[in-house]
Amino acid sequence: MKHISRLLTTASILMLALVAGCGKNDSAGNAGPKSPGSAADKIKIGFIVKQPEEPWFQLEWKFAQQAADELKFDLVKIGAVDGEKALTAIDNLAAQKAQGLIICTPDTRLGPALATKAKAANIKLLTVDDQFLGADGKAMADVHHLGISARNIGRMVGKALAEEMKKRGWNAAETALCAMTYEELATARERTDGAIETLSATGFTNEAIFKAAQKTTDIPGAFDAANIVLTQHAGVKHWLICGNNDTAVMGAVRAMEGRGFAAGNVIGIGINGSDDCIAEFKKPTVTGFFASVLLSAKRHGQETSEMMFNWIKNGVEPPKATYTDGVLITRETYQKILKEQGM
Ligand code: FCA
Repeated sequence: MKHISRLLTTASILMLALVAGCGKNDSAGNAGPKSPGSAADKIKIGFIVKQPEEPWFQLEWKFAQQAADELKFDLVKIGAVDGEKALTAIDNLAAQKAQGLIICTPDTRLGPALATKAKAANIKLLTVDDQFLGADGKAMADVHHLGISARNIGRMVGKALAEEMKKRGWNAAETALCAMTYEELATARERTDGAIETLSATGFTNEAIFKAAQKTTDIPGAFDAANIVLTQHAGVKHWLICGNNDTAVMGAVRAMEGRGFAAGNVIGIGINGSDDCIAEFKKPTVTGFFASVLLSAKRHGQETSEMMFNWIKNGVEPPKATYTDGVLITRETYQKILKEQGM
């Protein structure tokens, strides 16, 4: 009898130790001993991005990982460069029993198919950056989304272009805008439309606005599109450049350099403000890449992850739509601003 009760006591102490140890941190923040089942119990969230090589998405993942480390959930990062890969990625996440997915899809028109797949697998869905489009071509308002206030940010670009052009005293008759467009993506179209709208409001004429339609959203895609515009409008002396993001503007700046347009004749303003933009500002010689609108990769990566975690763990549904803003950075101001933003 005595033997049995001693055995029971030992067993209950062991049980208590296991329960107490489960999920607890020591003072150094390291996870304590786990019961064999705890890995399976951990919340699992997928984070799919369309361009894993782009610094913006690397930054988003970095901040998502910070949330995962703090909140102790498993983050599954997947790069899906086309629709098929995105669909397969959801199957994989379902097989791994993921409960949530944050996605910047490579193709917004696949929205309904991706949403249906996630729903069938009981995976909660939050789109980031690029909003899903429904069969009617309109944004799928029923899918939770966090993106940028694209038109406003585009307007900021337009305003800054107009101000810098004025500051340089450029003659309107010799100046043109090369708008790097990717109009099949709503957020990209809103950005370039916003820039054009504001520039036009300052008196910039439509005849001096040239759209360079990108076939792909990488540097070579922008480079090729800008070269076509440069060939068609060889008489322009000063160029302004706007686009979907830093990559678009950088491709155009490189194309202009190739044709002899130095920094003094080019004002390129991008969007994102991530590593590639900072590298451009750090170059010893000034380039035509004049400024960028710094977006909050932290909110897009960390806040989306926290929202998703809270939704799964505590049933707190995130807002249906969240829009973030940006701040203009230049070679002169970026260090101070990055510091202020805690980056
Ligand atoms: C889109 C762009 C990215 C980034 C993001 C916020 O997905 O392609 O470069 O600007 O929106």
